[in-house]
Amino acid sequence: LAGGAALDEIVALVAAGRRFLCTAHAAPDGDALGSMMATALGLQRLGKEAVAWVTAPPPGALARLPFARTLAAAPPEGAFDAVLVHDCGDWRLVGEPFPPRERTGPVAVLDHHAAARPFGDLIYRCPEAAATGVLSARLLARLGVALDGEIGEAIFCALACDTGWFRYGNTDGEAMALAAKLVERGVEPARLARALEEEQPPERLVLLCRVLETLELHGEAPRRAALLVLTRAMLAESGAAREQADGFVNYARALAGVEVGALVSEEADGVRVSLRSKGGCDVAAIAQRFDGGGHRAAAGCSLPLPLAAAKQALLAALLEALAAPPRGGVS
Ligand SMILES: [Mn+2]
Repeated sequence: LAGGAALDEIVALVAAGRRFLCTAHAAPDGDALGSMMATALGLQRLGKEAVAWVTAPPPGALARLPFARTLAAAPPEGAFDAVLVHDCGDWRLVGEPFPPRERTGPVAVLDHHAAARPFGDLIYRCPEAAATGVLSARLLARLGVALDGEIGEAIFCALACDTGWFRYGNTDGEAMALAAKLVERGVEPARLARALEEEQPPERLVLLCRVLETLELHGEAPRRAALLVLTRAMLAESGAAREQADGFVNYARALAGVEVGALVSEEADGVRVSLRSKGGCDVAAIAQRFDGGGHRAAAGCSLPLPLAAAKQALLAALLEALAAPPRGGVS
């Protein structure tokens, strides 16, 4: 079951059940973490047992947010009436140790990715939603849960992270109206912004300096590609953790004349690529060519190749996509 009918089914499932597991894609970003915590906290307000657990919990600032403090280290024993998976369109991204099928009950997915590998018994997928946090808010509204400050902060975090603090093309009226409502319920955007953006360790800046020196520009303005590279040696020299490079790709995208920014990160068994466009190039389609996925303006993939070969393959795909005339305009 998919779409709006799936939401009806998920509402019925949650209303009738007692014990739930809420999760998201492994190593969650702000939307994955915020949406799953909002749902879990909301179900708890209804007197239900709802455990929030995720493979590879978020690093640093996200994990320190108050609404994330009840994140479990492992999925609890016993059977669930349902498992609710957030912000994930690919089963391989959920991670282990996922409870065995005989314990999960129906697996319900709340997601806004244009999924390459859909999974789940009930799929509430809305690619037009700015964040999965929007879908959690809709679910909680249907269940009659009042949005308090704690749930509100989780949903606001989801909105802020996926819209780039309400700047990206997915920022719509529903996201803004929901954010306004959350502020009325006690969420302080400035406090969240400080916690998420202004608690950075100095090593991050050292790493950023190294990465920015690798800048390469290819193609013709206004549809150029900007490539940044992060090597394992840079990580070792800077003393920074890999996740501290989150967001570096935006420096590439932000350049004048550039349509797509890419960060190519060297890993033990290949590279990880982050792609960001200004909306005039579908980077999810490029990522899918390498078995990855994401959104039109933000996507990622992994290439099991040495750095130089991976860069070459990626650049060829990027230049091909950028040579094609833009469709659909800025989105
Ligand atoms: Mn998301």
